[in-house]
Amino acid sequence: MKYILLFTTAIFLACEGRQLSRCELVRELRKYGYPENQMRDWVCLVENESSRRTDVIGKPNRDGSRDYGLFQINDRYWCSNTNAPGKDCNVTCKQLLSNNIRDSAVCAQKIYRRHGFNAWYGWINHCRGRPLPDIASC
Ligand SMILES: *[C@@H]1O[C@H](CO)[C@@H](O)[C@H](O)[C@H]1NC(C)=O
Ligand SMILES: CC(=O)N[C@H]1CO[C@H](CO)[C@@H](O)[C@@H]1O
Repeated sequence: MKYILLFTTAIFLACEGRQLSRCELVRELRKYGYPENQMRDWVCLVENESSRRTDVIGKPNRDGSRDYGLFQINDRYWCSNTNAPGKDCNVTCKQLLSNNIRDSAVCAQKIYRRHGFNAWYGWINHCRGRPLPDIASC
């Protein structure tokens, strides 16, 4: 019985996406070297793109592409919809839905280096030039 419970818990953890708290998100981003002076912009971006949920797949965009995970990363350019890692972040889109946010965090940094925050409509529409989330207690 104990093992069955452990097993179902493991399946549950493996399949279910997670909603991070604001401070959990900040801690995770710090872990992957996100700079402090960008932190509130990143938190705002993630809150507006995915509500801090790791497993969100967006509705199809106008061009038929879709967006994946915390940062809503697009499968047209950045992640591969096959089982083999590919496109510019050399990952599968499924990897970007993991509760381990490493692949998403690394990919989002790559996107940022190329395009800045303007790569994300969530940031342009809800964060640019606006009051940013309070992370003073994180
Ligand atoms: C892409 O990632 C795979 C492992 O996930 C690796 O074997 C491969 O060399 C990588 N390709 C590039 C171009 O970095
Ligand atoms: C849809 C959504 O999550 N909107 C959020 C965008 O960011 C602002 C500032 O953090 C929030 O107040 C909104 O709720």
